[in-house]
Amino acid sequence: MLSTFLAMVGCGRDSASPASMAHFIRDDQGRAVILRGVNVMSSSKSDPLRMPALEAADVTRMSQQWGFDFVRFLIFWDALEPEPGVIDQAYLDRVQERLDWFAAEGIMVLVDMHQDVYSARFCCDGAPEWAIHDDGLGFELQTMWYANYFQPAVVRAFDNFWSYEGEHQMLQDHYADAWAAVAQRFRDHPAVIGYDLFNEPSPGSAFDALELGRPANEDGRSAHFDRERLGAFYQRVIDRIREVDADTYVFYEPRYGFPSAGAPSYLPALNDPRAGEPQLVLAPHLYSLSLEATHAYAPSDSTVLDWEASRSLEAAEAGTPVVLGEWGLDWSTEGADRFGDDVTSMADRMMVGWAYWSYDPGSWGFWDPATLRESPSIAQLVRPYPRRVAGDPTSFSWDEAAGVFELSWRGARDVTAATEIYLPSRVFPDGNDVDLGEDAARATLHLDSEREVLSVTLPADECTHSLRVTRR
Ligand code: 9MR
Repeated sequence: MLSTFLAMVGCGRDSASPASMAHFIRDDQGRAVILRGVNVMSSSKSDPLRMPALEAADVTRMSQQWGFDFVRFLIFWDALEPEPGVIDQAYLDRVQERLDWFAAEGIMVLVDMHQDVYSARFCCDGAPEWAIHDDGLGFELQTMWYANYFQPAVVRAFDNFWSYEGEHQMLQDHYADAWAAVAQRFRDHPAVIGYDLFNEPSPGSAFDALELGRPANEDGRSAHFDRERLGAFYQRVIDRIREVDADTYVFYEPRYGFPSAGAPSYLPALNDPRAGEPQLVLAPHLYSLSLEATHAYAPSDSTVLDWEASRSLEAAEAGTPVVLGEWGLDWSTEGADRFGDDVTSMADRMMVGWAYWSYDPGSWGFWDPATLRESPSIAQLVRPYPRRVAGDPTSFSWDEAAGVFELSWRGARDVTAATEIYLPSRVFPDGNDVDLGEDAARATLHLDSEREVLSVTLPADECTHSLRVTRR
C-alpha cells in the first residue's frame, strides 16, 4: 500500500487507475513493443529455394510507406533439414540475407516454421520426405487445399509425428534439433524477435469436426490433444531451443482448426527454463469460417468477439503476451472493410500485435498483380498505433470516422526511452493536433516526419499518461 501511495506522489489526478492485466513483449530498454506487420510470404512455399518473392525495396516500402515494424517470415523444415541430421546452411544464408534487409529498416522478425497439410508431398509445404510416415495410407488431392488435411495419409503422418511414445520419436527430436540449429544461427541477429514453433499444428485423427459452437469441454478430444500431445511437444522444443538461446521469445500457436474461429484452446501452461522472466508468447491465428464460406461478413458472425474472449482468458491464465500471427481475408468479400475494422479494433482493445496474411499479390494481398495498384486492404491496415510504450499501455484505440487516436499508459521508473507512435499522413492528410493534457509541459516531442513516428519523452515515473491525437 505504502509503495503504491509513494508511487502516486507527483502524478496527475488519473494516477490511481489500475494497471492492465495484459503482458507485453519488451525491447532492451524495457518498453512494451506492439508489433504490426505482414506475413512474408505465401510465395516461398512453392519456390524451389523456399525464398519469398521479395526484394529489399519491398522491405523499405513496408516500413516507410505503411509503418510496419513486424514480419512473420516463413521457413520450412524440408529446406532446413533435407536429409536427417543435415542442416542446409546455404538455406540459412539465404534467410539471413533477408533478415539483414529487415534489420536495416528496424523491422522485427518472427521466424515461423511453416507447414500446410504436413508436407509438399501432399499439396502444400512443411516436412521433408524422410519425415513423412503415412503407413502407406491413401491420398487423393482435394480442390480446396485445407480439405487435404483430412486425407488418410495426412492424418496418419500427423498422428505419427505427435505420437512421441510411439515408434517415431525421432521425428520430434529432429524437429527440435532443427530449431536449435536455427536458434544457434540467428540468436544474435538484430532483426529476430522470436521463433514460431509450428504453424497451425493439425491434430490428425484427434481433429474434432463438431467442436465449433459447443461449450468448452476439458475432457474432450481437443483438450486431450492440446494437453497430452501439443503441449508436451512444445515443451520439448522450447527446452531444446533454450539449450542454445536463452533470450529470444518463443511463440506457440493453438491447434489448427476451430481456435482460429474463436473456439477455446486447452494448451497447458508451458515452462520457459531460462533464468529470469519467461519469454513465451501465445501466437494464435484468426479466420472467419463463415466469411470464407459465404464470401460475406454476416452481422451475426461472432468470430472476432469469440476469439477475443477465448484468447484473453488463455493469455491471462498463461501469463503471456499475445501476438495475432495471421489474419486475413479476400478483400472482395462483402463487408470486408467491416471485418478489417473489427479485427484491427479488437487487436487494439487487447493491445496485441498482428501480422496480416499476407504480403502476396492478389485479392487477399496488397496489390493487384495485373494493375500493380494498391488493394483496399491498405486503407484498413495502415492505421495509427503505439510501437513502443515507456511502461505499460493501459488502452489504445483508433476511431477512423472521428479521426481520433488515443493512448493511455502507466510509466515505469526504470524506463527512460521515448514512447513512439506511428501517425500515418494517410489518415491525417491535413495534419493533426496532439494533446498530452497535464503532461504537455513536461513532455519532449519529436516527430520523425519521414517515418511518421512521434516520440514522446517524459520523466520516468509510475504515473498514468494519456495522449490524444485529433485529425485536423
Ligand atoms: O493463402 C494461402 C493459399 O494461397 C495457399 O493455397 C494455402 C496452401 O499453401 O495456404 C494459404 O495460406 C494459409 C497459411 O499457409 C496458413 N494459414 C491460413 C492461410 C490462409 O488460408
